[in-house]
Order: sequence, then structure tokens, then C-alpha cells
Amino acid sequence: MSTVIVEAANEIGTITLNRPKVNALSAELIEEVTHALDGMKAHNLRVVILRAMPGVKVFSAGHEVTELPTNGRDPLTYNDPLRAVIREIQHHPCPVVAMIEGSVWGGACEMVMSCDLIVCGEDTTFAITPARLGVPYNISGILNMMKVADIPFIKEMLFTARPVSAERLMSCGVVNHLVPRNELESFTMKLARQIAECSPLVLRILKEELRVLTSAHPITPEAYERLQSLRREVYDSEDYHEGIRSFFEKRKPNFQGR
Ligand code: YXS
Repeated sequence: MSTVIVEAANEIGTITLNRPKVNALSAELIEEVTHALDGMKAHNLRVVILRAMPGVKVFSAGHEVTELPTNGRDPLTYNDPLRAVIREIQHHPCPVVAMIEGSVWGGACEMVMSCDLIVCGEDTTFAITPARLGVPYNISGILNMMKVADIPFIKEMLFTARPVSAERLMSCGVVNHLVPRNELESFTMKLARQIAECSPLVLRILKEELRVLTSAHPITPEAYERLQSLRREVYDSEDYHEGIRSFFEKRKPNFQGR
């Protein structure tokens, strides 16, 4: 069964996540999202909407935890499917609008935050959870979050690993619009049509200009390598294994700081 539903009408494409039970971002699901985005490029669509099935309680539970390596490999390398789909969204030649309802977890928050606009229902929450799973979030992922939210807010989300309400997300500028859930689809489609009426050539270069300019962060190779070595300490730690084990055993993690 396909894990995404792909539709297109009036120059607007829609990709609906449809992987039971909680749209965990498995390699298979991400491959299908990437394939759908490639197909939309070929048909010169002007806007893409990324959504889940109407009425979901969970938009996405984040990275498929069973696919997080436990053999001493970096869990979020450049070629990890989650990293790859985030780059696909950022490089897609037309605006990608995230239409969100329900709760968003872990790396799915970054995936949504990497979309160009976010419209969410009033029940939406974001919870960025690496600290509860013992996962050393990667450098480009942190930079992506820094593009859309102020540092104090990002620190609160990362350090507490707790759900943050749609109102907070709106007041902190993370989401563009917060609407009643029963108006979410009509509001998002109206916004998409407004974008689709604009010049696709201009939209394409504006998006790429913004991507390049917001990605311009000076970091020396030595600084990069030092951060990578800090991350290795974490994914080589007992806490990383405890975080993942506690998830499967459905219990609170008992981190020892080693
Ligand atoms: O026991 P069954 O077989 O029914 O499976 C359960 C869960 O194990 C499963 N599930 C997941 N499987 C793989 N990867 C996941 N991320 C994941 N999340 C859940 O889905 C079935 C239903 O879950 P259950 O019983 O907990 O449902 P619920 O409605 O009570 O709660 C839904 C959630 C999403 C609130 C809850 O499942 C939850 O808190 N999931 C973990 C969310 C999370 O921490 N995600 C981060 C994944 S790691 C990631 O994204 C990055 C690497 S990082 O950590 O760096 O951000």
C-alpha cells in the first residue's frame, strides 16, 4: 500500500502522508515523498501542499525509530532519508506549503519547518524530541531551525522536548497562519491559489535566493569537526541506547549522562 497520496489540479500539487499508524518517517515513506516531488517538478506545478489525512491526531511521529542505527553509526548523516527529504523540500523549485493538523514530533518538526509556509489547525503541537531519545541532532538540522525561530524558543523546544502549542508557534513566528481545523483546507487552498497566480519563474528564484542567503553561515572546518566529534560522543553513549530502548519499552528514559 502506498504511504503517500499524490494529487494535482490547477497547477497545485498535494502530497498526503498516509502511513499507519502515525506517519513515522520511514525510508520507504520518504522515498515516496521524494518521488512525488520529482513528479511535480516534471509537471511544472506552481505550489505543493504537504499534509496528512484529514482529522489525524498525529501529523507525523518523526523519524521511524526502528530505523535509527544502534551499531555506533551516526543516526543523522547527510544521506539519512530524513535529511534527504528536508533538502528536497528546500531545493524544490516552487513553494511548498505545509498544512498541519494534530501533533508533530521529532525530525518531522524540522521537515515541516523547512517548508516555505506553514498553515496549522488550532490543535497543532510541535515537539522536538532528540533530548528525550538521546539523539545528537545534526548541525544542518539545528541551522534549519535557526532560520525560522529565535534561539530562546528553539532552546526551549530542544531542552524540554515537550509539545508546544499552535498559539506559541504562531506568536514565535514559526507558523504563518493558525486557523480553525474545519477551515484549514479551504484556507490553505486559497493561499496556494494566490501563490499559483504569481510568476513561477520569479517564485523559483526568490525561493532559491532565500535558501542560499539563509544558509550562509560562517563555520570553520575545525569548528565543524569539533561539533561532529561532540555528536559522536553522544551516539556512542549509553544514553543513546537507553533513549531508544526506553521508547520501545514504553517507559521514561533513565539517562546517566554517559
Ligand atoms: O506499539 P505499536 O506497534 O502500536 O506502535 C506504536 C508506536 O511504537 C508507534 N510509533 C512509532 N514507530 C516508529 N517511529 C516512531 N517515531 C513512532 N512513534 C510511534 O506507533 C504506534 C502508536 O503509538 P502510540 O501507541 O504511542 O500512540 P499514541 O497515540 O499514544 O501516541 C502517539 C505519539 C506520536 C504521541 C507517540 O507514539 C510518541 O510520542 N511517539 C514518539 C514521538 C517521537 O519522540 N518522535 C521522535 C522520533 S526520532 C526523530 O524524529 C529524530 C531522530 S530526533 O529524535 O532527533 O528528533
